[in-house]
Amino acid sequence: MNKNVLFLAGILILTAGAFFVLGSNGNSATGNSIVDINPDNVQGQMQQVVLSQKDFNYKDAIVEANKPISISADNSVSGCLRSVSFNIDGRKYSKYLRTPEETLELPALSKGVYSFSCSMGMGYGKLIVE
Ligand SMILES: [Cu+2]
Repeated sequence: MNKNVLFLAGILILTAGAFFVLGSNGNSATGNSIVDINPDNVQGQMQQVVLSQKDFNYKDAIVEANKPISISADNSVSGCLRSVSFNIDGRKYSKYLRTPEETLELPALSKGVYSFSCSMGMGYGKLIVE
């Protein structure tokens, strides 16, 4: 009897633990974006920019200041350069853009030149905010 009670208690604890782990990590299963911006909050004012590749780097991309940014990568971008990584004000924005339809969202930025790279730091690009 005692053994059965302990066994049941053990199952309950394991089940609760599994729910806790799955619940807290559920969101990260959809992509490898470190910081996710909810597109519903900024829809309409979002500007699109399409990255392309030039040799082993990205072509410079130009966007407007103070407008959230949605980044995609056209078919010229190959290999690990499809994994785009920004480091802005100490926050990392990174996503593997598997298809030209997938996007990485950045917040509105102030004027300046923001460099970015592939996730391995092999290919580089500049996002020019005017
Ligand atoms: Cu790379």
